Amino acid sequence: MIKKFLDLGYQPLANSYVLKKNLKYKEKKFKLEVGFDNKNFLVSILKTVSKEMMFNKDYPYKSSESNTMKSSFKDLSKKIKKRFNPKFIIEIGSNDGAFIKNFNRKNVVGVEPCKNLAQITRQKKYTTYSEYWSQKLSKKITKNKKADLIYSANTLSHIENFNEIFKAINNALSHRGILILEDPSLLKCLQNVAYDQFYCEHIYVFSTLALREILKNYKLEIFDIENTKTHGGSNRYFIKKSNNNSYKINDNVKNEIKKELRFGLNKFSTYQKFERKVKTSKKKLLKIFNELNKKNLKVIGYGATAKSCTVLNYCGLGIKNIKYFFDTTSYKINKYLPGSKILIRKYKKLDSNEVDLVYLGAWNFKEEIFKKEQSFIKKGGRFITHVPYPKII
Ligand code: JHZ
Repeated sequence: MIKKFLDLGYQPLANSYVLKKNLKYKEKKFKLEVGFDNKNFLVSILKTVSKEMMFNKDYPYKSSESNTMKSSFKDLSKKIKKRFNPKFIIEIGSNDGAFIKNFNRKNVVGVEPCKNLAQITRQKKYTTYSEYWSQKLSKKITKNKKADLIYSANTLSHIENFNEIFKAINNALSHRGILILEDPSLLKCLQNVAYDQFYCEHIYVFSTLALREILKNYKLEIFDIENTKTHGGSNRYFIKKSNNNSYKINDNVKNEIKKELRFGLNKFSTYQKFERKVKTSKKKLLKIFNELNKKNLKVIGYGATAKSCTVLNYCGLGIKNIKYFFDTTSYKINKYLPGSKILIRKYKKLDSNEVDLVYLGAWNFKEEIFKKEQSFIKKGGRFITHVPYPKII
């Protein structure tokens, strides 16, 4: 049974940045509530939005906007070549090609339903199917040969229908083929009180416990796990068909499960505790912004993320608190953040003569951003973050 533990209020669609001419119209909103299923330990949002409304030809998020992501994909591709030496790879949710571009064009195909993004990789001569991943598509792609590796990062958490996804994966993968899934870790999300991991696109935030249960239904098994730093702490799961005995389930899997059980990811009370922490986080963040307002300090935002949408709308923050956001993504520039209607401006280096404080919308890239903004920091520029608790740094 799924039991609700968190109510983040009515939220607009996180990646639906608003054009100036549309500011006068009401945005579509949906109730963002999160629940826990005590049968399979899965944490999911309770009301979902259709995939066509979220992932279409206007999708604004590009993985290649951050050096952290580019180098994470590069490092992983080196490891994959060394450990598995795959001859045919499928990436589900290839976005703008940040992962596939590390492979020879002959060895990899991308699947990316957002046509604007698929076009980017096609222009670079990578075969890309601009469709939602399905059994039909998997049959088409693997008509002549099965994949020996399927990779999917930050995509499984976005797709509602496990049955279709995993049947298609099972069909596409050779008997000894490997599936690698990478998604934000629920453990990290709870430890960091990163409630902004919940928004329309993140239907699930997975624990290993939950993923293991889901995979069982499709005769798939996790045999290795890596904890990665990306997106505030993610897990990279190495998965095989249950009847493939070429890989042993290693200690990383057992240890991750132990960690999750110790934290209580199998118990509803853990999520009730998280909910209380989220409420406190909101209060503290509002207190910081109110104090800055009183002092008349100029605050801007850095990284107009999907995550920011949840924070801004849940906390009721708007242009009285944050004058505008900087972002490097061309698709977002000169548009407005959904709900809060804060303008997104083209990024330029932070200047302490122009700005007093900067709210880290992309807190998950804190290290990369701090490296880039050394001169602002040296001149006393400060940042505001809500992770793991609201503070000025
Ligand atoms: P970032 C998106 O979430 C949506 P978001 C999606 N649902 C998902 O799961 C994750 O990605 C993977 C900008 N930026 O990655 C670029 C700068 O301007 O935290 C991006 O707009 N300067 C698919 O949106 C945003 O910040 C910089 O120096 O929460 C980062 O978005 C850097 C590093 C980033 O994902």
